[in-house]
Amino acid sequence: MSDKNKPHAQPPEEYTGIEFTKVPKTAAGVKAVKSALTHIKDEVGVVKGIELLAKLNQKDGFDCPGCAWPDPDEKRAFLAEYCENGAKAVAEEATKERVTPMFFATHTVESLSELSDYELGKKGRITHPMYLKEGASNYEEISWKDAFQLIGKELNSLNSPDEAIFYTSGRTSNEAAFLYQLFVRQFGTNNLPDCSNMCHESSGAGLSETLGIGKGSVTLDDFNHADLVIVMGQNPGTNHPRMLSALKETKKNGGKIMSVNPLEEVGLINFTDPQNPLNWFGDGTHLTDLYLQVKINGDVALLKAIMLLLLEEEEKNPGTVFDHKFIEEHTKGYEDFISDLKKYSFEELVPQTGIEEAKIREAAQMVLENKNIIICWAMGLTQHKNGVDNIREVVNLLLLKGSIGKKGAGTCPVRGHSNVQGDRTMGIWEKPKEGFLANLDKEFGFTAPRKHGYDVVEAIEAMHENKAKVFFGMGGNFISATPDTEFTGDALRKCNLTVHVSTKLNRSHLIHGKEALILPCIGRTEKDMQESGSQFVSVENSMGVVHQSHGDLKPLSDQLLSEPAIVAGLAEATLKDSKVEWSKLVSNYDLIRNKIEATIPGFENYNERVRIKGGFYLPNNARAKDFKPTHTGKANFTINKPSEIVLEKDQFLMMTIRTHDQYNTTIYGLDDRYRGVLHERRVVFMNMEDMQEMGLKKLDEVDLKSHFHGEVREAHKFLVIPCSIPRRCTATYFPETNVLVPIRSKADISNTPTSKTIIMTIHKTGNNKYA
Ligand SMILES: Nc1nc2c(c(=O)[nH]1)N[C@H]1C(S)=C(S)[C@@H](COP(=O)(O)OP(=O)(O)OC[C@H]3O[C@@H](n4cnc5c(=O)[nH]c(N)nc54)[C@H](O)[C@@H]3O)O[C@H]1N2
Ligand SMILES: Nc1nc2c(c(=O)[nH]1)N[C@H]1C(S)=C(S)[C@@H](COP(=O)(O)OP(=O)(O)OC[C@H]3O[C@@H](n4cnc5c(=O)[nH]c(N)nc54)[C@H](O)[C@@H]3O)O[C@H]1N2
Ligand SMILES: [Mo]
Repeated sequence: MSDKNKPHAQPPEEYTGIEFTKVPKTAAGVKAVKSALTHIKDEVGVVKGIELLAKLNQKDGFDCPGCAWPDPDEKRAFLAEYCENGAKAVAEEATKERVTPMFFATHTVESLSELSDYELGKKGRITHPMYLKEGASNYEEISWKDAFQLIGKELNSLNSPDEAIFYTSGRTSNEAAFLYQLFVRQFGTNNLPDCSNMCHESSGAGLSETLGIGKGSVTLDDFNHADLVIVMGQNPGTNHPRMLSALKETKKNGGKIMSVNPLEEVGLINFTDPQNPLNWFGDGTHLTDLYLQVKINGDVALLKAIMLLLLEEEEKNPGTVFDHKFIEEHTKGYEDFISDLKKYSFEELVPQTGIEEAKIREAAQMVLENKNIIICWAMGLTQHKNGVDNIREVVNLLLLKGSIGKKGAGTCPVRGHSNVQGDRTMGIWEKPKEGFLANLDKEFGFTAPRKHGYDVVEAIEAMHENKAKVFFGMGGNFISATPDTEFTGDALRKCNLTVHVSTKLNRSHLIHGKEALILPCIGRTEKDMQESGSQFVSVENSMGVVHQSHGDLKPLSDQLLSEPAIVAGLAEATLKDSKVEWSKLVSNYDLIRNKIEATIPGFENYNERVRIKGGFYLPNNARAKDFKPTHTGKANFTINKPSEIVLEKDQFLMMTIRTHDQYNTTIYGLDDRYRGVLHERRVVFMNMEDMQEMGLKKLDEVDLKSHFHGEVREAHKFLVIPCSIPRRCTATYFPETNVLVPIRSKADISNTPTSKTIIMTIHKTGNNKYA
């Protein structure tokens, strides 16, 4: 990191002092309860903490700001519909710590950038709107009115509305998201990139083309009826812990679980239900029946190898393996798919997967024997150059088995942010559909722009090329979440104005345009008081259930506004002839919901149905076995290619993953308990034989370099840790290694950064630092 790039876009390249712990035999259990309560006690205090947890994910409480995993439709345990990491997410938001105007007066932006993301987050909640003048070294307090006027003036001085970018992270409620996109489109642009562009965009693209809906098809109840659940490229023990309860039910009902992952993630192997104290001290429920240690990006090869074995069996005993009735009635492209599949040879595919042949045969046998199959996946499938191919190949397998649109079967892309799916439903998308825009035009009396806007990667490039000059972030932490940290840092620094609506201090506040603003908002846990009284918001979970979230805590400062109120303030200061009654809509969120009902299908009687405890399901054509919305009117088989990456002799593939102690760029703590590493994030996990070949020992110090079409990027100071991972595969933590993700390295079609396939080399700089 060079000094010229101050304030620093990257976290400091410093060690924090590594320690090791035994990798636990089981996920969750008493340690998880203890860890959750420790975070709550330290950040929030015991009394308020217990009060908060009692409301978390209850039908009259607030939605967990952790992940998008659904709550049970019926029974919900008292004081228990949360997980260790959900409790940490709540502790993080409800913290006692404050970032006040005095704090900013005594800390320059540059000095704050010397801190790690962990240290920044621990400074606490932001209490007042803050402004960084051109050339100033410190943020200072500003009134809301002045802040809105400043933004409005800057937006209106642009040559075109397309010179502004409006980013959204996935915590924003339906109500806020709907108003936000409405404001942005009335302002005149579709530049609405969101975190989804870096997350499940490949799922949306692959599923829309094949099944006619970008969302998953299963409900939580399907896990009770599945014969086989395949979990690919996902680490639920850390990122969706409540999913383990669903998998436990699958097992209880006689179903099987297969997991496909370069790492044997603890949470997928064994699970001790933290909601049942009687079981806390045992070894838990054994979850995974078959673990396939696939090479990074070996999934299409694996799926093809399995499908070739199925085809062999099908040809021997026609009609016994594939669901021909389903295929004939509901699909297109079967013959082409089969003739393409026959071009591959099983023997050639096996080495591309990194898995022993016998295990692949076992996997095929499991698929063959079972009719109702669910496939779950997350970032391990989406963040690759062929991320969309990964998803389409998953669909091919499910179509062969007729495993879509029936009980116990279907697609299950497990979403990340708690309302990322709802934000997209509300129109947060740079490529909106004509029908949606036409509805906006009709309801609000303006003409929404038709030209598609920038996604995340295109937005960064546009700022870098001076084509975009204002960056507005509704939540999130753009600089730390996006690829190519130094490039993105330069892009943001070129802006005239950068604005962030945030709850907590993060690095994006420090890598700023000529001027910068921080607009502090209330969080999920807090009471949202408007003119007509206390408001609730609504969110959509990973399975398309829309339900309420009602915060209860007193907001930490009287200077905070809700996200809808911020959008209204912004719209009134910016738009000259809007027919929308912004302040009125915000006075009572029922009025916003009426507008949503009027423009978005599936929200009939929204205000009534959202008041039913537990909420309501949105329509889902794939769930109903109706594939009319695809371009052929049927579910489509597709032709996909295995990974085409060829590594040179000294090169490795690197996946950038999450520790057990972070929420994306929010670093709760420095431990990764389930992988046995404590108090250090600058580590690179390697295969032992690769280490021996390179003369590397545990804890040797290395630099990492990524390679992309002749471009080289560097990240310094990492400690080598041996682990069980396929040859030539490595793992590091993001955001530290985002500096290595090239801006132009992205998935075909979905444009998602390839955060799970970085071609890199490892360079030894020192010996056993801590030995
Ligand atoms: N506590 C907590 N919860 C979270 C988050 C968090 O940061 N912390 N983040 C939220 C968000 S936004 C999201 S999107 C989700 C993310 O949830 P995950 O996708 O589970 O998160 P990652 O850590 O990115 O893990 C990806 C997994 O894929 C595996 N993998 C990597 N490459 C491949 C591959 O090529 N093939 C296969 N088969 N596997 C591969 C990795 O070993 C890892 O187990 O979690 C959400 N929930
Ligand atoms: N290398 C690499 N990069 C990745 C990934 C990866 O696996 N590898 N994963 C990608 C994925 S899946 C995702 S989703 C993105 C995440 O990208 P983002 O969504 O942009 O990042 P987060 O870290 O979730 O955002 C955290 C910030 O949100 C703010 N915040 C929290 N709650 C609220 C709220 O209620 N309202 C508002 N306004 N602000 C709030 C806080 O200030 C906090 O600092 O990162 C992506 N980046
Ligand atoms: Mo995500």
